[in-house]
Amino acid sequence: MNDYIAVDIGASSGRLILGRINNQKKLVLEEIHRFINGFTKENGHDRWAIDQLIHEIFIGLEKAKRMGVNKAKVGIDTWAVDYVLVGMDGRKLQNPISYRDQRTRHAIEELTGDLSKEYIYKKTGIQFLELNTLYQLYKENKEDLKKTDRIMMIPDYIGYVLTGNAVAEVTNASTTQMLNLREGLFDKDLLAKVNVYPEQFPRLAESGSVLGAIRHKWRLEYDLPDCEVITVATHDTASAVVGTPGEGDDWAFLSSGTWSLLGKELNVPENGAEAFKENYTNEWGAYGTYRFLKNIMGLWIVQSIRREQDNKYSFAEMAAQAEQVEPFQQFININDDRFSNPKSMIDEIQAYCEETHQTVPQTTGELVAAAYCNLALFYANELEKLGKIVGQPIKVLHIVGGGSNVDFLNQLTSTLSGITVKAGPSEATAVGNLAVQMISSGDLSDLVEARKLINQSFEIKAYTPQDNQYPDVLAKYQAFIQGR
Ligand code: LRH
Repeated sequence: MNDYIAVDIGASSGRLILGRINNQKKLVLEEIHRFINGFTKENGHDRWAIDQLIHEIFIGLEKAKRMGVNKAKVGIDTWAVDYVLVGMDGRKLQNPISYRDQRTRHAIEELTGDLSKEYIYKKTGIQFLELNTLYQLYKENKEDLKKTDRIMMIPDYIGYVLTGNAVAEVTNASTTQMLNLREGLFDKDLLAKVNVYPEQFPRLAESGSVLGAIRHKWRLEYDLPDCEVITVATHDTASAVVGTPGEGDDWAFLSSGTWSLLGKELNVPENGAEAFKENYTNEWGAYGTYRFLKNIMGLWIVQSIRREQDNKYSFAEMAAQAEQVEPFQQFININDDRFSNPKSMIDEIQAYCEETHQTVPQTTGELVAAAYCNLALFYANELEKLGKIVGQPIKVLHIVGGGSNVDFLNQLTSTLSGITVKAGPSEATAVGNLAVQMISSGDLSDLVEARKLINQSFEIKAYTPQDNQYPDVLAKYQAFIQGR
């Protein structure tokens, strides 16, 4: 059996995880290295320190070697939509700008002034979010674009720096809102609208293809194992869905991290009128699947509260404080753009409650309770809609990712939605990353076998609805949201 390393970098942290299938036919994970991530203001924009992230990958690979890994496959996944502009000399022009940067405010309205939203949705099936690559490129510095030889999504760029080989992996490329669903290629009209050319993107590659070996020059600089980079499902959410142990076809997934991505895996995209109205997306998945989902603000709200309090409490402590508070004291549309990157999340939540004449949360417990209760309400509301759009009620919700450890939130979600919640694995993204490498290398046959392995390797905790504890809270919430 091979040694496999997943490099999984999210908006707030990154990690390298070693995965092996042991003699009992279980997937065993070992954390090799963990580091923080975040954007900082640089040159007038919120930017990612991409060289530092790459350096952390090498530090992790050096650690792997010290742990006895001499030869490994490596897969890289990161958050979606952001990209690096690479100049004619093969180097990045600047550090990449974060999707939370303010530059795309109102860009959807501007761009869709003469290309209708329906037209774009029919072509791409992708939800309208200001953070999409399409709107970021629309607001890109025109001089920089002229100097750009290649536009590379973050994990593609990292793979390129490591190996010298450039591809545009499909799961992540689809989040640009520039892939044409029918043609399976970048859409010429949409590219023209933002002044870029198809030739500026590397060739499209499927998840599971081989990218290449790590360049010799890096092996002179760092003490690395012998690594072959596999182009996995490079969008972290795509990897998380691969790593979700769903069985049958009445389950939905909730990838719970900085974002909450709630949806269903489909074999055929769903870009009809109802999906358009509800702003659901059809991101391309591994092995010809589609991630039909909605982006929900997620743990970002709790992460931001924590950061503003100088990380005084752990997430577990914050959840424990929230549980002491009377739930559902206020309704908040947590997907309101105002929570995307406010100066202060605490001030923003309090201002929202004041403006809507509701109880203003003050303590950490009250603030976190407000966030979790409204996340659970949002999930329950979406699960209902999702079942209607796909024409089949959802029976089980699989929650994966770091947020699957929050018992309080899992239980509320099950009770409000009236269905079973299955939580875990919390490292589903790394697990999905590893699974694609294992399929690509022949150690696993396909997605079904991979999910069986995941099911038998990790503890999956089940939550069932508690008796009618909050009988009319969801209906009241729905009325509140509709009225806004
Ligand atoms: C989650 C995620 C999500 C995208 C967002 C930009 O990390 O990749 O799927 O919508 O970041």
